[in-house]
Amino acid sequence: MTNNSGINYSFGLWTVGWQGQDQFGGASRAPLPAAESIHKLAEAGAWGFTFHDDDVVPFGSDDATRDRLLGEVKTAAEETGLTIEMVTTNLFSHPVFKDGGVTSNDRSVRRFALRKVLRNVDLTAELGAKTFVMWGGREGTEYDGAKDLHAALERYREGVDLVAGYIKEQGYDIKIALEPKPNEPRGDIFLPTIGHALGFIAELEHGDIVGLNPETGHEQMAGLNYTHGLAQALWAGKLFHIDLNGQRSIKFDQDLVFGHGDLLSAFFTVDLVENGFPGTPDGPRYTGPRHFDYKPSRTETTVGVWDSARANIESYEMLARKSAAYRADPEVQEAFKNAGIFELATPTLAAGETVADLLADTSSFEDFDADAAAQRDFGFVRLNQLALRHLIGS
Ligand code: 3MF
Ligand code: MG
Ligand code: MG
Repeated sequence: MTNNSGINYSFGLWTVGWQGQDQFGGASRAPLPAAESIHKLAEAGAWGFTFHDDDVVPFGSDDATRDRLLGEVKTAAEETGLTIEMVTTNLFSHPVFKDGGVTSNDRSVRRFALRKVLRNVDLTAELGAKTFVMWGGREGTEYDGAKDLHAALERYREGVDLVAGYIKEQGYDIKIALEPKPNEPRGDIFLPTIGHALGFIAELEHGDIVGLNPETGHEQMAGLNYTHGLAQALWAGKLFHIDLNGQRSIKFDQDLVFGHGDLLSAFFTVDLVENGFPGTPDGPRYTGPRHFDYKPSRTETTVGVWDSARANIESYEMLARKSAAYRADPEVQEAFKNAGIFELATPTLAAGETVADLLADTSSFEDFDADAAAQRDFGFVRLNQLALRHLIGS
């Protein structure tokens, strides 16, 4: 068991279950029955698991097959004590969704997609999972002229609001988490980044129960900073779930083990998730599971599948310990102070101060010595080197 910290780790069944098929080659591993994955994940130190409807019940199965397969998953969850914390819908594998689910130009496909999602919401409630992720991998285009983009956003809004409204109507204790991704499988996917998704949520009627499930690699594929994205989602009260993995720069979605991509970025992700904002101790914190959405590389056999599952937890645990030591280090605290980290948490205007007061304050402008202020040394490089020292040792 790799998990000694009491942190709740979870994995998608599609992660360890991935057989290695890609654009250029077929499967390199045999299928893994869901129940076996659940038992092995428990042995690896997981606390919970998640799945797409189709990960467990193949598309188009009859009701008897569905009941039997879901029964096996429920039994494995009971046997292992693992929590089913999130359920999500596959609106991307079957060719019927080739132009999207809720934003397909074909209205009959959109109606079918919504039925598939609503059925899965009922299952989520039945299983007691509290998060329902919506990753719209096929919601997008290859060609800018392929859709009326206004109508596509309207249909996306209609779809998410319909699902959120249904959750409320049924009285389910479930929140929706939208998962942004810039591209792949579509040339351009709608809601490509955390920021786009936050803007979209603000336009929803039922946006109060809709938040985000940001994935490390998805932000980094677009050259964006994952930790900054998590911070903005937290700041907006919308960080409902996370997909942790590793990505090495702007390329296809690599889904590497967490920590096997940009390591320093992973350090600051864990630092934020585990230790919160350094200058805002009462600030918002992420309280959901540490969920891994990675792929055991195609080169691996079953041995590598479980080595890589454990590696995600081990990476996270190591980074959690390193980041705790970083925060506790008096030299780091001093460097924070010197860098103005705590100063930034102080409002720019004093309590009760008005714009008129600011305009009347000559020390803030007329008498302000900008050249002298420009000489301030924030010591950011030293601070970053302290992080590196904690991360890899001196
Ligand atoms: C694709 C993904 C997805 C989502 C999943 C919902 C297949 O890049 O990240 O995994 O995470 O559909 O959770
Ligand atoms: Mg992904
Ligand atoms: Mg994901």
